Amino acid sequence: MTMHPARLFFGKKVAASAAFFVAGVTVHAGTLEVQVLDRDGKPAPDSVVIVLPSGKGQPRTPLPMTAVVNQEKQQFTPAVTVVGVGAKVRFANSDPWNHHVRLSTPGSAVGASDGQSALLEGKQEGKTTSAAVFTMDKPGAVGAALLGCFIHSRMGGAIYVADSPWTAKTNSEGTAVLEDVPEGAATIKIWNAAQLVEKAPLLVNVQSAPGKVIFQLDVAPRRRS
Ligand SMILES: [Cu+2]
Repeated sequence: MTMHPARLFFGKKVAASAAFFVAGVTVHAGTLEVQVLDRDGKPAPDSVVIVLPSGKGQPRTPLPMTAVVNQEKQQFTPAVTVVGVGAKVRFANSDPWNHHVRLSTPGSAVGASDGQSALLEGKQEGKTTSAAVFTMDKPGAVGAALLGCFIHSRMGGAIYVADSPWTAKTNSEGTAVLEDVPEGAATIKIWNAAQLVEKAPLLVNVQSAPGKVIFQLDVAPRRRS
């Protein structure tokens, strides 16, 4: 059986045409639902969907410019956070033992000089939680800053610093919904920490009726327990 890397189908649902106003100009836009599946056809949560429309506009809901990532039970929670360029991300250690926050760009050596890191001391009764704030001032080569801890090599996560305001993380069903996408041609890219070889982007035609796109990865990312 031939495996298709991606299938698209539009117009399965019927909905009223979406039109909204930006600075007095009517902009027609649609809602795009993107589901990311792993190699085996199972939903791939914590994937990042990036939509680059050719038309102009802005989604009603902008990207977050602040976020909090907690270190708890030797995990970064949430595992993946999507923010805008310049966002301030606060890391806090809720475990009773020490952790590091290490930021590195995919492909760079661990502890490379361009990376940032901080030691967050374990939580002690009667003391304030150890925390550090990092400014995500530029999108990485592929938009992601990988998170790690020098002490616990299994701790991993990512901050995705998005260029496009139409960027969202997939939920437990592997689905992300992008709203107010300008009608017309658009490019869809997917980022997943386990997908080391970047997949070819999909080209779609956004219409006012909601569209659904399925994107399949080449890998089956390890699930968090
Ligand atoms: Cu740690």
